Amino acid sequence: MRENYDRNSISEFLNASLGKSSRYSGLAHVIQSIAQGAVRVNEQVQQAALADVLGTTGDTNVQGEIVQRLDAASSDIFVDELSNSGKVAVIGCEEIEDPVVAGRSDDHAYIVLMDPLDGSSNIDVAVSIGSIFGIWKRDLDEEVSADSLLKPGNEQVAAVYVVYGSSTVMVAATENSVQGFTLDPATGQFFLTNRDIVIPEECPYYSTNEGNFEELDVNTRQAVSDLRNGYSLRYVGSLVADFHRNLLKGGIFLYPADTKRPEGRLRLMYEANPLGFVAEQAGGAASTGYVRIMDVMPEQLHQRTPLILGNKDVVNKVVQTIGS
Ligand code: AHM
Ligand code: MG
Repeated sequence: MRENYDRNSISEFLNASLGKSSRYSGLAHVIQSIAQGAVRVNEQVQQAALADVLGTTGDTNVQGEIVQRLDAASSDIFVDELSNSGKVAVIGCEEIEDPVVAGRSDDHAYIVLMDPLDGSSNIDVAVSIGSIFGIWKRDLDEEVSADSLLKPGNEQVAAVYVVYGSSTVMVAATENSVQGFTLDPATGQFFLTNRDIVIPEECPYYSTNEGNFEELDVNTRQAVSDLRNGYSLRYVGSLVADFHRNLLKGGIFLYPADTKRPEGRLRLMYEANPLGFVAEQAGGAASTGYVRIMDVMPEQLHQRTPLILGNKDVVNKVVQTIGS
């Protein structure tokens, strides 16, 4: 029988689950401001060419990548919402070279690192894209500065992502809790639809860019060959969409280091750490291939990392093969 959802709106859910905890004071506000931003970005994603938001801005970002108009618009929207929440001290963003200081009072207790529009290569072609956020608590004894956000993933207090797909969904993880919400286009509100998400033990899928196979070292090639024999390939090319499928259905995502990308392709602070946090809270795992993602000590806001992410047993098997 179809589950009877209790239509908890995201604000009702957040207030009930986080509202009374002094440890997480203000966190519900931060997540709510991300939800508000996601509603605004979703409008632009849906209107696409009609709103004239497709194509490039003509600029390149700090990573040397071409900035899409929707990358820039999403970055502006989320900086605006997070700054207005009154709870965020510093924002680090894929599209902005230096951290944005949003407030210095004790109320500004959180640090947010974000990829405002993940899957940029899919923007213009109506394929699922998303937004990713890692949330840390600020040390109130320290002055707010650009270095405030160089914290390891294991200090995250929450992580959130949004997928703008065949429906628009938002997943929010806090310690031992991963909850999924779906945007109701009629009311413009997110409602709780996937309660207490746990990554399934069965792992039907692996997701990797097979076009990079020849660039991999011998052990990583072996790991990918093993996956080919046991699992079906699914690769959208938007990390957040590939991860969301694997979280709900079971699966493993790999973007390992290779000869063209010795540092890896994905960003530690606003891609690997937040999704690694979600995976771990849902019973999964995240590794560089050698160490737990969450334990990497960051050196720079925009640093890259290899990433192996998903079902714990399969991540462990791949890590073992890579290190053998
Ligand atoms: P982006 O944040 O600029 O969109 O780049 C990250 C994206 C990920 O979403 C995705 O997993 C990866 O890049 C795809 O890379 P490739 O095209 O090399 O397979
Ligand atoms: Mg990205």
